[in-house]
Amino acid sequence: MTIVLFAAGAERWQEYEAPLRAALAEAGVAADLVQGAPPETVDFIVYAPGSPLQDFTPYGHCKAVLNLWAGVERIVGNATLTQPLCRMVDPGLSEGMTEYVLGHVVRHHLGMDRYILGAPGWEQTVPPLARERRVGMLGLGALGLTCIRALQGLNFDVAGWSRTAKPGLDFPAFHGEAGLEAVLSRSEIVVTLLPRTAETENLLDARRLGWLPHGAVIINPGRGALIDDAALLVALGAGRIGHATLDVFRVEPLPHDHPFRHHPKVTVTPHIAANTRATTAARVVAENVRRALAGEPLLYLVDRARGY
Ligand code: NDP
Ligand code: OXD
Repeated sequence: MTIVLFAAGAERWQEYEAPLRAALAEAGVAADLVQGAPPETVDFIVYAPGSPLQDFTPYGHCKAVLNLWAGVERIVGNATLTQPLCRMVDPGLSEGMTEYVLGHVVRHHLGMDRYILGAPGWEQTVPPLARERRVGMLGLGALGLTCIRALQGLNFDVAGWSRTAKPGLDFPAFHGEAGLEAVLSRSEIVVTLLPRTAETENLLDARRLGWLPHGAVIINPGRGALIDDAALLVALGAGRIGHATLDVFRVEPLPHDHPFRHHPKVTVTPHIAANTRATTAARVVAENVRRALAGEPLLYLVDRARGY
């Protein structure tokens, strides 16, 4: 019998227990899903950041740690973790992120705040069509690409940026520092869907924020550390950045006295852009258990050196 240890937090057990049992059975895996077991008997660990499990040394028999989150920055550097680590790519998560990104892009594209928050008047400022609105996507992974497809569905003029070159895409895709300048300098709205790594920390600093067109909007559902907070506040104050919609922060929950909290040009959402959904994610976990047992390559394996 395969032992699957659910170490993703007791508070998630109720939500995940039935979907995981069902998905493991569907995948044809005879597994015992448990919340506790002698470490040396554990075959797989279902994990989430904030788990009390921090020392993986005793889990010498474990074939993979299966993270329920897309982001792995809180586990990838754990020196005791020698087992393969998989991150989450979940259709439910992607769908949620797409809805979040589309909603906030359309809000700024149409200038909805003017009518929702402003005094009612009759100044007829007709927004351009989406085909005339340039949107940049930093990160062309599972989430960035899915969001781009949805933005293209509304005709937005998209461009993207990633670490590696991506030839053959049907939109301008850039990489490298020069590519970042190219994509930022054309983006009236920029969305950041990058992981937090040593390379992406403070990616949007004062210099690179300066590459954006005057009044550009930033939407960050990636990670707080991608943006230099102080530089963003200066750029917002000077009007060089028109608005920032931020879902993720260096410190979460965002402290009550943080300047982002009550800034008129900042929208704060409390890390709700997208959540892993138990039913769909359970199938991803079960498929990886099946693959590992069958000696097949794991899905969404994290490259530990790269950090994502
Ligand atoms: P992926 O790993 O699929 O994609 C990451 C993308 O970032 C890739 O395109 C990768 O480039 C690019 N990238 C990584 N490092 C660099 C770099 N140094 N320079 C340029 N590009 C880089 O991740 P996902 O799309 O699944 O998720 C992205 C992030 O979204 C997660 O890491 C997490 O932080 C965040 N997230 C936030 C949620 C929320 O609710 N707010 C929910 C879920 C995720 P390449 O393609 O070349 O490898
Ligand atoms: C994730 C997140 O990484 O929710 O999955 O931020």
